[in-house]
Amino acid sequence: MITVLDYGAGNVRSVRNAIRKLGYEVKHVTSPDDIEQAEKLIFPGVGSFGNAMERLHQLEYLEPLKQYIQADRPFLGICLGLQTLFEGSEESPGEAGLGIIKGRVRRFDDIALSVPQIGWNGIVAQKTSGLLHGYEQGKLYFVHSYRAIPEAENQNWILSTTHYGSEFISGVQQGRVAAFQFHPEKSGAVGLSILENFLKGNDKITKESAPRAEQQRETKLAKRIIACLDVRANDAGDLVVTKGDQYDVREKGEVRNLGMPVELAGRYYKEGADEITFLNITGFRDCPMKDQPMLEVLRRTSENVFVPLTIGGGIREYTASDGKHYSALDVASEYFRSGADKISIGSDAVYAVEEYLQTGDKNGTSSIEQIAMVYGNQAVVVSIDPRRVWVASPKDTHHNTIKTSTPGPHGEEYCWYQCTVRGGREGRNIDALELAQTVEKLGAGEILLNCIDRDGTNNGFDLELIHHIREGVSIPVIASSGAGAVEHFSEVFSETNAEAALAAGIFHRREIPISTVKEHLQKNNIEIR
Ligand code: 1PR
Repeated sequence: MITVLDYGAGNVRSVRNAIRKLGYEVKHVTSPDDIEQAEKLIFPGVGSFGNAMERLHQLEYLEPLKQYIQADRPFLGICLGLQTLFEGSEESPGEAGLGIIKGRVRRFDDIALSVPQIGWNGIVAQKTSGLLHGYEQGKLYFVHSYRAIPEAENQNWILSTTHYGSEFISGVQQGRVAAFQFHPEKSGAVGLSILENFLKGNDKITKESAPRAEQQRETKLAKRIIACLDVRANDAGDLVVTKGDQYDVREKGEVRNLGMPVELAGRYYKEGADEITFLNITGFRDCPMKDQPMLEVLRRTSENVFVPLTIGGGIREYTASDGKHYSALDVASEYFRSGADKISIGSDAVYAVEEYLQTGDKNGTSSIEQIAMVYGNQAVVVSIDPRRVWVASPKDTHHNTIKTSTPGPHGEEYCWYQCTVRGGREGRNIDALELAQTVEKLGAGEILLNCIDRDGTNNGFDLELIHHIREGVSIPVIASSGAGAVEHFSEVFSETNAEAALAAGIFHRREIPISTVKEHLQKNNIEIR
């Protein structure tokens, strides 16, 4: 029996699913006594540092947790579960941490880095521990904006380090108390084997150091390959994966059916997808709270797929036909509870930015702000659906333009990228760069950058658009739309600084397996998982 300390924020479902997959039962902490009585305790911290400490305090878990750890009983912290072991964090300066480990957690401060760090990175063992048994230089999934730094006073705790700009602490352990900055439950087979070591009690430190060559290795963040599943009900009412040509998903009047969502997601996980994204493409019409089949897709997928899951479509506030009101946060919470690690906001992000630009006031009421506040910036993706508008000169528009190497129908040498809403059906008076920069201000943690002109064409990513947006923001950018050959992936990573590339059609139609994309990237010296 494994006890999970859940204080009601974020996706603990994936931790629970991973534990169950490994053959153990899960019990959730519902009272301070449950901590006292735990045989093995896992603390998957989510949300912000201050919020986590405050919740532990309110629920009266703080003291029993400290006592449990100080008694050297089996403990595994994950992500914020590592950070809260320290004395405090720059994220919430007024809030003290558990103070088990000396030092303060700080934000990544290298301006050349995109923050949060989202993706797969390595670890360098600094001790020899049973917890890392079987781990051989694979990659693990990280998602965080703050990190603890190795210092003389916390040296005796460091189990592993990782490099992102500079070196930070990715694992700590003393005795039976351990914690990781990465998410073993989201790190595929490698992560599950580390988690299994803990569950089995295979956690002994056999040497207070690791081989020197290992200690000096540097790790690198991998470029991610994301499989995207556009999901909607077909005319027979079945939920299917579909794919449009420039957002038109019908062929001879019928919605294209490229497979069943849960099965396809399972296949992509096995083929090596670094993340899976579901977009409920009719989400702007229906209230997702009522969309039980979509929630069920997420629940079932998360039972067997141990990489991050993003879901988008219809994340906004609603008043249902029975008069009940749901905030965007309510909708997102339902998705997180069902197994999502990140949510993606499309149309509602455009409306939020339009309002913000009119008032200049960050009043905390937009869906982006509300969801980021509770679940953290890294859980909020903004999906942009832009379309090119050509102009003869930058003076012809007040929008941000680029000089393009693909002139328009009348030889125009410039273009801007118009944001759309409702699945590309309606253009708005705002450009993609202004949108991206504003959602970053409002608290989005990542941009999913589609391009209607390229979507479904197999002609390659719109490198000009991706470069334009990537250089204008400091959060990670996922390049999307148009992938049709392995070379398109190496091209997007060598010619832009995009952190990830997303594709749909080529994977669904089995034109190129994900593993072939990865082999090609590796041959081209692009870091992959
Ligand atoms: O506006 O918050 O309800 O979100 C709706 C979401 O659904 C948005 O993220 C929007 O991009 C997406 N969406 C809406 N309508 C469509 C459609 O196709 N009719 N899908 C749609 C957009 C975009 C991609 C696609 C890539 C790669 N799909 O994510 O998977 O373009 O395709 P490719 O590799 O085959 O070229 P809201």
